Amino acid sequence: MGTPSELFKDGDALLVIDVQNDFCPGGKLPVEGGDAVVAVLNRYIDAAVKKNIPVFFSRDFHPNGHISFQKAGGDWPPHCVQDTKGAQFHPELKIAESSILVTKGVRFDKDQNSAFDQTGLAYKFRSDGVKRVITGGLAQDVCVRASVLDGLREGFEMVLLLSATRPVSPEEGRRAFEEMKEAGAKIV
Ligand code: VGL
Ligand code: ZN
Repeated sequence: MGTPSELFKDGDALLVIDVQNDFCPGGKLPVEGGDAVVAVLNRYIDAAVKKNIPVFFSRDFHPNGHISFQKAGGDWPPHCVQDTKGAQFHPELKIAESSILVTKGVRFDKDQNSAFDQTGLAYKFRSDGVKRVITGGLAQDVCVRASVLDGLREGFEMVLLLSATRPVSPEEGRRAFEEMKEAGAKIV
């Protein structure tokens, strides 16, 4: 399991979670070292494309005034507002032509931290024969955590690339790590 290429096998998908400008330094909800995941993920993306492993990119994509924003009683400053630069993927992230986007956070009535939360992603994985999901991205203690736990609940093997994720809070990041491991995620 040394190189990205050796990791991938039939039945895998790569899920890159929320590597968007607002979660990187200089963004509206910056994660320390958030941009450092890009180079790591690009190696996995390249390897996946070469081996015909499907690559999914989730994005947080909120309407103005979203319920998760502090002004509306939520936890977060405004971030990843639809069609803003902050909502765009990090410019160096390699979005291959064959990539599949998963858009979440668009609901007016609730937040969706997990890429599986009412997106149909579990259905898509099942219909495409995906058994194991290799994942990384931002943020380790929020959307990565929620997606990994949901993926396990949905019956997928979940593999977290630890060098390809960073938390909003180091303390919460450690807690999320233990929780994901405890729930059955494999950590690479
Ligand atoms: C996220 C905070 C708020 C994430 C999304 O993608 O981890 N974090 N919305
Ligand atoms: Zn959000």
